[in-house]
Amino acid sequence: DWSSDVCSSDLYDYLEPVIDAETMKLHHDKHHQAYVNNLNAAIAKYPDLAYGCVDCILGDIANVPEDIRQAVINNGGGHKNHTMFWEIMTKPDTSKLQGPLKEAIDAELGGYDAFVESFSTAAATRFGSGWAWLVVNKDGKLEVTSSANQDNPLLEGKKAILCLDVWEHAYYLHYQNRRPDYIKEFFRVINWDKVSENYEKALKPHHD
Ligand code: MN3
Repeated sequence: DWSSDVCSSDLYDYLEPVIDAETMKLHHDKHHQAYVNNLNAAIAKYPDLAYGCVDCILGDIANVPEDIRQAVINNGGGHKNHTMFWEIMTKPDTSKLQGPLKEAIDAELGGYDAFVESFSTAAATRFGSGWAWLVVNKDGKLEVTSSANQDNPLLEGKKAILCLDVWEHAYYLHYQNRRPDYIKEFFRVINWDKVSENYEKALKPHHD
């Protein structure tokens, strides 16, 4: 089941005014659904690829048959990235960064303001379609990155804990060409409890 609370049918307006209901509906029901459909289609001829574990597949992409590898990167990533995106957002101005993740952001990224600045820069300067990320790298440290298309950081062995979709489909209806405004507003809807949970899982050697 790839849907989430944020997007269950009557909650498309949950993130208003930061992300409008029409964008959420199209983004979730059409764009995300298409990645799921295309992933299922791509792996249909290889029943051994466990659909239940997109993480395992993306984390071991070299062992995915070559004829479907790029389709799995695009659509497996598309599914995984959007699932996280829905989960790490909540009602505007209701969530606060605190606890171990706050301490780590202070110690490793120079504090919340510096994090906002580097994440915003990563999101704004990602040319074309892609994502901005807060990840835990192989050394267990926080890092701000961005990626093209639907590439998930797992392809580089990094575990994402927060993401921002900067494809035009994510913001164009409301923000038109003003990507920086969309990025600025995004910080109001981050669900820091969920990101903290992702952080604690990512620090463990094995997690699902
Ligand atoms: Mn998207």
